[in-house]
Amino acid sequence: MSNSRQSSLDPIQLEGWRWAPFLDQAIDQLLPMQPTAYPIEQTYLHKNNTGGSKTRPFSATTETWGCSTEKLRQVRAACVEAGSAASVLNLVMNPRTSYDLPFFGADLVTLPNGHLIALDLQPALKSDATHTEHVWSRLTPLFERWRRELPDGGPIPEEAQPFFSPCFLWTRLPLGDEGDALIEKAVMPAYLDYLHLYLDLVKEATSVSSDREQNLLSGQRKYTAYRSEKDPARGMLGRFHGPEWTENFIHGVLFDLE
Ligand code: DBV
Repeated sequence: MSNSRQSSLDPIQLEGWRWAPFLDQAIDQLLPMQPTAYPIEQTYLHKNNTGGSKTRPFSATTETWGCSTEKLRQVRAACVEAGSAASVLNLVMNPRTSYDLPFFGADLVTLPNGHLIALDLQPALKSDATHTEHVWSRLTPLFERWRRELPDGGPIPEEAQPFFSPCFLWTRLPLGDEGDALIEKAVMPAYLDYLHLYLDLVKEATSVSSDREQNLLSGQRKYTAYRSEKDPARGMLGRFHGPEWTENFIHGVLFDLE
């Protein structure tokens, strides 16, 4: 299939991709910040592979949308569409280390056995009050509002704790009408609340000292190393596009700070 995406800012073109309205919202909100293209090689802007067996064939496409702004080093959306096998939007906003800002993280995943939804404003320096308090005090009411509407997703690994806020919204939903209704009535508005708060924080942020910047950079490096080592999508992407492409995508594009 031919594809015309030449720049990371070109629209995502994935037929049947259920997470399109979520990415569209983020792009709309970023437009006033005058986003510029983020350099991404062609093979990561658009990649399609077909495979599987005669009775269970698949066609999987991964596209990456990305930008930079004055205060955000890298915003990137990994978008996967593989029919009934998978539909994914993984969106991370990485602030420049000259601002005391958390990461925005959203993982919206549809697999044959259900949806996995993760939303958070994730700290680079979790035990640093200057970094966290102003975020958590404003995020907590949003978290309390939406956690009541969504089932708890269950435990997450102990080793992941340093990289999550106390307002990590994490749920698993069934496929079908019940899940669709919750995505519309709770997941979308929760996502918009987290997104709006994040972009307000970005607008308000003022630059920090160069000492502070070094602390933030070292925290961001740990976060990025953790996310790239433990990326839960590694298996799926490897099956779709091969292990070599996948490793280069994870380390060179998705989590490229190292
Ligand atoms: N997750 C990513 C990237 C993805 C992606 C870059 C390109 O970080 C997708 C795609 N996440 C993805 C897939 C799965 C998960 C699961 C395909 C399912 C894996 C599988 O079951 O085969 C949140 N995502 C998960 C899980 C968690 C997260 C806790 C469950 C892991 C497990 O059960 O082993 N991802 C994690 C997180 C953020 C995030 C905290 C930030 C908000 O993006």
